[in-house]
Amino acid sequence: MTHTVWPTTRHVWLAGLALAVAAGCGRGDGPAAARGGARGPRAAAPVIATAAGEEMVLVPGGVFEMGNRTGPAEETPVHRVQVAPFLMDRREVTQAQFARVELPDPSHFKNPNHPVDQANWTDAARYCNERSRAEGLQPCYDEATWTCDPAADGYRLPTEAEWEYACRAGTGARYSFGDDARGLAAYAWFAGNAAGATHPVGRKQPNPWGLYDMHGNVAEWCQDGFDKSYYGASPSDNPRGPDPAGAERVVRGGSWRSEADRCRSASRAGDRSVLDTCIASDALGFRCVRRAPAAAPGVQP
Ligand SMILES: [Ca+2]
Repeated sequence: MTHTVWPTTRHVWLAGLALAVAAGCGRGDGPAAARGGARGPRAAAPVIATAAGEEMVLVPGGVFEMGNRTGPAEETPVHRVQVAPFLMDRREVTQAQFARVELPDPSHFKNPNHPVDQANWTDAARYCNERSRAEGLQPCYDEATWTCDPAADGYRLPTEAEWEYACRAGTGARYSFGDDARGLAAYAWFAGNAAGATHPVGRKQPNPWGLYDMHGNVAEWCQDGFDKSYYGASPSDNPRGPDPAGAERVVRGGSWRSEADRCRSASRAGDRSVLDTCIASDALGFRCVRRAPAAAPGVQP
């Protein structure tokens, strides 16, 4: 496998932390006392700066237990999932980033430092491709069919498994900071504190791997189609969602208008605004991922 990404990326290792601690093994949501506590790497993951100066977290590959055995049916069964290393935007994509690739900003809450909102799924995928082209990377999406080539080195939306794995960041509790929703306001903009609007990205505390706003602010598009029964049939190795994707795509993390329960790491939802901006939600945005550079520590060539 060859990569042209790493040598051209202005990488900034903020901490020389081993990626070999990758096997974060959550236990599905549940009281920590009954579970013996959350396990897995708890230290921040390495961060790089992209060619455009955006920070991305190098999410270590590993295995985790996806879902919530005490949650609604769509979060069950809890199943063991292997995730390969990948890079993930440290923050939700902002309106300033959208403007840099000269796409019209669909957002309701206009502010360059706020996340893009009201982007339909295809808007998000189109942004991924434009961002890839701007940095000389291979676009992941076929713009005729909107199928995704995960082997391309450009930007794409995270799979649902990648999203939950990154959100948990080695934890097995309801939230990345623990089970008690009373702690959520320190990590998230949600119905309890957002005052009915989005907020600038990255202002709350990050999760253990350094990712901001995984809980709340805007809910985030994933690559996968949404199927409530998918967990019963999911492969264990880097699952990519139902095929065909269907009419709904997965959204994760809850938003400024969500109650705390919808902001849990395992909470799943679907949204139908795949092509139609008229029905796109002002509570919905996204962040991008990319293949991990082959030269990064802990990445198998
Ligand atoms: Ca979010």
